[in-house]
Order: sequence, then C-alpha cells, then structure tokens
Amino acid sequence: MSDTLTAVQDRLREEAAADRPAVETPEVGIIMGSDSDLDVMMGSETGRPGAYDALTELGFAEQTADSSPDARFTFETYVVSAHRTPELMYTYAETAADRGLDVIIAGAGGKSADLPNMTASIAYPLPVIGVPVQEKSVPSVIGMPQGAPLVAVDAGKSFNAALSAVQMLAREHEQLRDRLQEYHNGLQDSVATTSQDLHSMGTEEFKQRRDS
Ligand code: AIR
Repeated sequence: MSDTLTAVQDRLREEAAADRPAVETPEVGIIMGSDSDLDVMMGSETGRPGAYDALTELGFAEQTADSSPDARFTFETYVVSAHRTPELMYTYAETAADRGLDVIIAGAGGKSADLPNMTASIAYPLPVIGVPVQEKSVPSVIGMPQGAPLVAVDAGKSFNAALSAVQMLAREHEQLRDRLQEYHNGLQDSVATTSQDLHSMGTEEFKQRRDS
C-alpha cells in the first residue's frame, strides 16, 4: 500500500479515536470516486450548482486538513474510489460515525458507481445519500438489496443531496431549520418574480432581456 494511502487512513483512524466534541467535527462528509466528479459534486460555473454550493449557501464551511473554521456547521471533502482504493473506502465508512459525521454524501460516475452503495453498507446505520454522477450510474447507485438502505438523488443532483443532508441535521438543529426555510422562501420569491416579470413584459421582451 502507498505511504500516502496509509497516511490518509491513519489520520481517519486517529480522528475516530480522538473523541472530539461535536462542535469541532464536520457534520457532513462529501466523498467522490474521482476528482473528475468535482464539477458535479461541487458545482461549476458553466453547469449546475452542486453540494458544495448548497452547503456554503446554507452557512456551512469546509474543514480542510489545515483549517478548522469558526462556523458551527462544517463539511469535509475527500476522493475515495471504491475500486482503486477499496481499503480507503472501508476505513472512511467504518470511522465516519466515530469521526463525528452525521451524514455522508457519496458520488460516483460510470457504470460501476459503487462508492455510494458500499459506503452505505459499511457505514450503516449512518445515512448515506448517493449521487449518480451520470445517468448511466443510476442503476448501480440505487440498486440495493432489501435491508441495505441508501437514499439517492437523480443523476447529477448533488445540490439536492446537500439539501437532504441538511434536512436530516435540521431535525436536531433549529438554526438549520430556519436556514432551510429561508432558502426555500428565496426560491419561491425568485419564481414569483420571474412569473411577474414574464407576465408584465410579455414573452418576447422577457426573453430578449433575459438573454441579453
Ligand atoms: N470511479 C472511480 N473509482 C471507481 C469508480 N467507479 C468512477 C468515478 C468517476 C469515473 O469512475 O466516480 O465518475 C471515472 O473516473 P476517472 O478518474 O477515470 O475520471
């Protein structure tokens, strides 16, 4: 096994043994099969927004190896490949609860997108939200046998996976319920404003202004 792989796993195990208080540990773990999944899992300027965008919009900050943000709610991000680094997948999932995570968002692409389903089985009963990075990844992400649960979003919708993760956390944290409600109000307001503008300007002018 490579030294780096051993080091990453050792760090996960050390964090699991450290018994840190909940305010210091990330609530949400984002893992993806490859950094080629980043545009879907994080969100991209040219494509749709992703889990990173949703969490930061809701006031979460990213915890990195070298930074412990002041924000009360945080998330972490790792690349974990079910097929290239199965030991890392096992260690990540096995230590997740002891490391303080409350929910994992796991994304993988291709036709063998097994990271979400395997992580769900190993981390059980910790909830795992699966993100099929592409349309062709949907069957391998959601096809779980009875008794081995996984919740999943539609292909590419990691933004929704993050909202679902925060919904789970909001059962315990009122602040998060308020932030979700605020986000939802903003969403409704934006649809209503668009509707009002379209109806007042008429279709032709609305489209012209929107596209200019
Ligand atoms: N993948 C990586 N390890 C196992 C799997 N199934 C997936 C990644 C990515 C795709 O394979 O989630 O979507 C292609 O990865 P790459 O690194 O070749 O771009």
